[in-house]
Amino acid sequence: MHANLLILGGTTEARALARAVAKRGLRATLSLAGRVERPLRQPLPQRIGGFGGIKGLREWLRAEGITHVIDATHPFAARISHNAVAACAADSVPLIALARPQWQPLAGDAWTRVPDMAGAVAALDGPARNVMLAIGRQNLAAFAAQPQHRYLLRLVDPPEAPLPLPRTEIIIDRGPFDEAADRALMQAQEIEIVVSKNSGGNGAYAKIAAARALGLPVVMIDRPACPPRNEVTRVDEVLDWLDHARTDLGV
Ligand code: 3Y8
Ligand code: NAP
Repeated sequence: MHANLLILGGTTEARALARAVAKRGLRATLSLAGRVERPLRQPLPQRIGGFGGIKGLREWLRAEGITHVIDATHPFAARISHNAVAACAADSVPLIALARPQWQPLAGDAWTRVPDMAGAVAALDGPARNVMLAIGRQNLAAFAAQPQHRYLLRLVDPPEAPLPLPRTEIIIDRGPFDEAADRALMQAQEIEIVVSKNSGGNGAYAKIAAARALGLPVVMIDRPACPPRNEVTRVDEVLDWLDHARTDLGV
């Protein structure tokens, strides 16, 4: 039986894996949720949109004859990762997760680590400040509990509906971002504090390095919990797993 892979993507690492898989001529599909209007082209055939929960994902895996699933989604994409573990376990489809390591504070970092979005909101108690809220769009509503601040928001697409925050400055941009550019942006906007997910990888790290250079505090949101699964941090580890798993398939 020939390998037929599903890569759950949406990250820089997923794109790098897709390039490596395409180069090896492996049959594979890269899947995106369809969160943004114009997702970047991927180096593999792609599908866009939800599967319809665990049930829908199981049906899709069966209908497509998927032999291996690689979950290379973002560490904060907790639901799809949960669904992938459940769907693959139910039908014994080999699964591996490509999850980049958490960022660790370096000398000069002034992080306040919080466990979740609610913790980040609570960390913003106090008088009005210029806050760089660079967590995307999906979790903005929670910060309406701290309307006193002026928020600098960085969104991939222009917001369709009015935002739940009274005082905002909106930047429409997509990563990966650059430290010097983020530093200039934070200085121009007189940012006093940065709120960030602990996303790992390089694409979102620019603002963290820029905050350190500017001596600014960072509210760092820890990742949501994930069910136990086979997990690696590098693309070449996934390729080794695939080579090994394929010999099991006798391909
Ligand atoms: C749709 C697909 C690639 C992938 C590139 C990475 C890096 C650049 C940095 C800041 C932080 C943030 C956000 C971010 C980065 C990479 C990666 C990454 C953070 C695209 C993309 C999709 C998305 C979805 C989008 C979320 C949002 C999060 C913006 C493509 C560009 C904040 C995460 O408007 C929305 O609904 C946006 C939603 C999920 C988080 C949120 O909750 O709002 N990513 N981002 C994917 C899909 O449809 O399945 O067009 O490339 C991908 C990338 N964004 O191929 O090179 O690998 O993480 N993405 C965070 O880390 O906090 C920006 O502004 O400093
Ligand atoms: P999520 O909360 O874990 O998933 C919510 C639902 O969206 C899932 O149950 C699934 O719908 C659908 N979905 C999510 N990722 C999918 C994928 N790759 N392919 C097909 N369906 C998917 O996910 P999220 O946090 O909204 O992230 C969505 C996408 O953006 C993912 O591809 C992720 O890698 C990317 N991304 C997210 C972040 C972030 O900060 N969250 C950052 C960068 C990139 P069904 O239940 O209907 O199958």
